[in-house]
Amino acid sequence: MNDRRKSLQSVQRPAALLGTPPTRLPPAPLVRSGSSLSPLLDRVSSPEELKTLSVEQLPQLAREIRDEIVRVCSVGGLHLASSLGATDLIVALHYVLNSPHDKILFDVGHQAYAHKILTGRRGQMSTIKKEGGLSGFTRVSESPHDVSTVGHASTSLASALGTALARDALGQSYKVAAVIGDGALTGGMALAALNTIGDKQPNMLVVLNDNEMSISENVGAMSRFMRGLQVQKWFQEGEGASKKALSSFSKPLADMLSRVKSSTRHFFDPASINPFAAMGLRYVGPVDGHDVIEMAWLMERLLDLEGPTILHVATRKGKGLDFAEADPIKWHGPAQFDPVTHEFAAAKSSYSWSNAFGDAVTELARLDQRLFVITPAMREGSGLVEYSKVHPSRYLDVGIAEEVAVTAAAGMSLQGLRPVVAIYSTFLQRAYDQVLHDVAIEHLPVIFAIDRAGVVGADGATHNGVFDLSFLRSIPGLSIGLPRDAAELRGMLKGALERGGPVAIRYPRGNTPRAEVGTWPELAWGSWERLKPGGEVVVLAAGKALEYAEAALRDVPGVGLVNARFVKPLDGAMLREVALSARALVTVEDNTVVGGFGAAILEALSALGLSTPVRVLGVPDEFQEHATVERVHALSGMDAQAIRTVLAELGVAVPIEL
Ligand code: HTL
Ligand code: MG
Repeated sequence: MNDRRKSLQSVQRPAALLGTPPTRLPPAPLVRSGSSLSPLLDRVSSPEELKTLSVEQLPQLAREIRDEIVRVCSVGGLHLASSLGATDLIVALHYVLNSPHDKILFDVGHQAYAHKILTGRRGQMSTIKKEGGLSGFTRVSESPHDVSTVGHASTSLASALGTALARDALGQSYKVAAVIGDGALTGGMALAALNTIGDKQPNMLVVLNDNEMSISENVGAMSRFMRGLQVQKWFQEGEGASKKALSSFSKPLADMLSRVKSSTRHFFDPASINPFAAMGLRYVGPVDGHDVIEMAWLMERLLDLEGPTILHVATRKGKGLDFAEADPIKWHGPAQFDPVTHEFAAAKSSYSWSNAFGDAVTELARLDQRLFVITPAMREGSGLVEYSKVHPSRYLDVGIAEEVAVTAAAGMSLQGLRPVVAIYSTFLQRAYDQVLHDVAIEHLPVIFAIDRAGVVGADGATHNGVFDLSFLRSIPGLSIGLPRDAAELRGMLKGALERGGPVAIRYPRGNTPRAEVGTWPELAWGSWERLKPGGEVVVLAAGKALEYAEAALRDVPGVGLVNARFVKPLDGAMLREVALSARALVTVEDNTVVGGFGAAILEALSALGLSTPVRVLGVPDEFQEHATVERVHALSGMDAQAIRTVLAELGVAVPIEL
């Protein structure tokens, strides 16, 4: 037995064993600059070094890690509150497991900053989400301690199941733990994985990190069930009930559990009504997810048990930072703030595409009582806070369940509603079959308002929305519009509502000029707009790419420019006209060039029997890593500079440098 194990075995479990209520840890010290703030963390840069600390030192270490996370996140755009809340459980897991031999899998990976810090990446934390720097999530290619590459929710249980089954199939003997949030547990994939885990009974520990929050307040029946568990007290079940429950377990297990019963309020056997237990997982909890000593003690024992166990830990999102605990929505991914005073840097006034959508749909719902908006857990990001307050009876948050959002919309549309599914491009990937099978086959009038379409920048490869044009274009009867600004977005939304049939409207991350309230520009469905007439060469640009094309052509006479605001249906008449008059076409899009807008133009020209040369600019056929949006577009060869370079190659007299 090594020293660390000895210390954990012998540790006197403090409050719980003595029967007194657990004492709350003193609040984390406020971050000060200068003096050495991290005496313990300075000694620990790997899971092995962590084990040189005594178990009593773990709370202090966790506080130092949290301070470090606050400092790192003060630059803005990082997942602060989730990472603060998960720090204690991560310290406990790394203390009792031997990563990378043992495997820890994180769901989403946005809460894993403490894991990065404890696995040799502390010195690189300032590069997180920056070009060439650390990913904001766990990445297999980043560290041997990152067992899965994530960013999308609800994958950890299936991944951990696969890991555990591989271990068993290959006759190996490591331990497997998954860390999943209560939000991520609302995803169908997580629930389906529980089904198989309960059936196959692999040895694994699921740590359910329950802070009662997704990005906004968590929703759903599972969440309500977990609230129930949190408020019940062990003693409310009565001594008799707990003795009876314990008698159904083997002696050592029952002994262990009777020792932990004062801190874990429940221990359900598989026959009880607890849904985890009913699925065949051993359920333990809820325990205080900020009592790192208690958790380490428990985890060490639960990891030794046969079969799957779920340890339900109650945490506070934003733990240790008063502001974040009080407003975890605001501090989920805060903008730049002062690490000492926690004041935000003066915010630039801006109007985002999400705001434009939210304003338009709030107004439109007043005009049309059939309108109903569905979000899969992205109320804030999709600009729907105001809408949800103004039209609560025509608003639904289904949790992180994109498939449910789309198929529920199909169901609503069949009964006379006009649902709008507000969804990020990257998360719509989850619901491809639902769009195709449940909505499109019957040509149902469902509107998809697709936010963050195109390159998203800092969130990187997992979150880029550069595939939707390609995967939606292949669905028969589905229209796809790319508004150039908020006014066109309004026109498309109104047009879609009047027209019926499935419509996707995609718009990027970032800002757009505010459109006037009450204006609904009429757009002939499928029509393009000529912005610069004529030209030997004509640039066809859609959506965000139009900004680059306009900048590139500002001082270039003789090159035509078209706002190709519908990618499906295309404006066949205008395409024919420009293809016949120009000697070459250039297409620009914020989407992969594989199967996107440019590909649609090539297909259409082929159908028209025209052979006008086309240069297709867009995101290349590779995953784009994190960097600023502008930088990824530049590297992709689709920004204003790249357009000018291509025009020069086509023989247009253009000063290449912008
Ligand atoms: N849909 C899918 C499939 N994946 C992701 N990642 C999202 C939406 C967006 N999202 C996050 S983090 C998050 C959502 C909805 C909340 C997760 O809640 P959970 O964790 O309770 O699991 P917590 O933050 O610690 O409370 C990101 O994109 C980062
Ligand atoms: Mg949560």
